[in-house]
Amino acid sequence: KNDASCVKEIEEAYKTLQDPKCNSLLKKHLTQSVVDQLKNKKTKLGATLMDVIRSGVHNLDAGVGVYAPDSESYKVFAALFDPIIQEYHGFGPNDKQPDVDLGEGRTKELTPLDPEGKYIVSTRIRCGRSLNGFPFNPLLTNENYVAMQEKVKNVLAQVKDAVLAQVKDADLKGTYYPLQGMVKEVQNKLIADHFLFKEGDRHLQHANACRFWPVGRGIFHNNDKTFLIWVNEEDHLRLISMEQGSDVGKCLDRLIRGVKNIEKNVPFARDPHLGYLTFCPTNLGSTVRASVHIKLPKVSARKDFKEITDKLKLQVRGIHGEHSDSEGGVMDISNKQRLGLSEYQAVRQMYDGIKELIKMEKESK
Ligand code: ADP
Ligand code: CIR
Repeated sequence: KNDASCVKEIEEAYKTLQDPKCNSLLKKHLTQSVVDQLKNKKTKLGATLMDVIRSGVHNLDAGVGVYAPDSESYKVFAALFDPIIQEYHGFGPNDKQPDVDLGEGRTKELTPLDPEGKYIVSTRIRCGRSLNGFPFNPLLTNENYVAMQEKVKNVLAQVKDAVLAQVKDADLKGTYYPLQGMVKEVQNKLIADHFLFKEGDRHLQHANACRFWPVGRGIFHNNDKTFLIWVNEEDHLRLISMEQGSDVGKCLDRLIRGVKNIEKNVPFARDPHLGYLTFCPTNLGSTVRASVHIKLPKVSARKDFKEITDKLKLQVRGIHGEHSDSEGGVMDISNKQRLGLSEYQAVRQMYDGIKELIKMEKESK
């Protein structure tokens, strides 16, 4: 596309966003003056404002609506990203992501939230990582996907030898399963059981994040499926620790050991201001989403439930993740903020908030 037709597309997109059905952060912060300021800009790899906003223009029901095609986009299109980041995370343009603190040595403080198992079904903590030297999804080529998967497979093979040598990390040993060639029933079961990313997410599709699918995509997991790594879905890597029950400390301890074993072998993209870099601005910084699958029949029926969770900085999702519905009263509740706080503080945001919700549930008549 030439520059003139791209500017025209951006101006049309601005009009589309004025639909009263649309309430995204994109709509709120893409003012006419921001359009004028950014419509002619491009990153070195050629990403335009249209590439940033395309997903939110095609999905008027999006909550956020923007993605960064490459890390430079956060700078070039800062006039749009900064206010969105400020509103989502409460993180200003002059704030700085704190140094990494995964909470090593302090996981025992996070004792099980629901020892009797009355409310919490399962616990999951994930973080995202980007490989240095590769842009994000929309700018990756078929060859990039193949090369990245090879790189990750090699790293995981190295990690395998290392964890086997360390008795304490032997539980992390696992196998990489590429999505390409995976039997459909196996894939669907992994998705239904909450282990694997879903397919055909329209927010990602319209962000041009699903090109060449399933090339270069896949999942690593240990025998128990308590330590998992997603490759080339929304982020280059998603490292995940999950288990039945509510032992947040144990779940975090496993994630920390997993992250540290991988990190030794591969450099990840980190910015002094924004912390770990991710495709979606909601995941920047700590990149940590710590969640529980939980039933709170009384509290969740309250009219002010959304206000309660907002105040506790918690985000509520459905039973099959983002943009899904709750089933049988089970919700996914996690920390909302990821940027401007450490990894440990992000887990604590979930931990302290859930503790409070359970207390309220117990006290409700
Ligand atoms: P992400 O957490 O990586 O941003 P999603 O919201 O799409 O992405 O969730 C991914 C998967 O993880 C979904 O299948 C979701 O149900 C599952 N999941 C999230 N939290 C938990 C949990 N506490 N226990 C079990 N599964 C979970
Ligand atoms: C949306 O805007 O709804 C999607 N692009 C996903 C945004 C990330 N989700 C979130 O609220 N943490």
